[in-house]
Amino acid sequence: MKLVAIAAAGVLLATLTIAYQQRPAQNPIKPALTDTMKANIYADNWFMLYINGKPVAVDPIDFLPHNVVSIDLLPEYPMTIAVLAKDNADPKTGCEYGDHIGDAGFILKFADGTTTNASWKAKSFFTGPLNGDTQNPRVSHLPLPANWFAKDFDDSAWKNAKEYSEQEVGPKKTFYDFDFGGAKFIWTDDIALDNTVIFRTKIDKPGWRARWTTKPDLDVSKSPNE
Ligand SMILES: [Ca+2]
Ligand SMILES: [Ca+2]
Repeated sequence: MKLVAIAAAGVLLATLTIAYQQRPAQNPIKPALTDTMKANIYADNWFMLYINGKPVAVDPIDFLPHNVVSIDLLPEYPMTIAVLAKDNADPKTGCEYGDHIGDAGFILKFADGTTTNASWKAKSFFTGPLNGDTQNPRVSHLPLPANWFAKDFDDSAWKNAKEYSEQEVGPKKTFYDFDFGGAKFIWTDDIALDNTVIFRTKIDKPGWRARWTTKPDLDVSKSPNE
């Protein structure tokens, strides 16, 4: 009888030990919706936004220039922002609606104060019609560099973006329904002929620490290929 009791106590102790060893070191803290911030983005005509190497937003309307995309982001710093932006331009002629040269523009503001301005890097990968010649339109294309959206992509040789006024870009009413205060419209040096542009910047917040302790188990950085 005594032996049975000792054996039972042993099993109980082993069970408790395993349970103790399997519990997490500390209760994980998950991010909450209150940790997110609003991000307002506007592109003439289309954009794709990456943050810290992950795709986070795509303009749902490809050629309508005046829609605003407003989303919630979970900020993590340092924050590398990379944007692929496209003007509405025929890849073969650089024109829109036949022989019209359309102009472009991009602007964003995050609730943490991040805004577009001339400190961002910008590089064009599709220009045309060269010299503005719509009668005999020729274009220039460069392949997008691999991993242009990655945190460690080297954009140090790229030029800075150029700022444009609201009058030059001409946003419509919807734009004014959202907070873009302090943000500047940007593009390359040629807002009419450069049609596909990548913008990049990095936001540092020294001393910032996440309130949450969990990390994603999934990896969306290779989407849509994986
Ligand atoms: Ca254009
Ligand atoms: Ca346009």
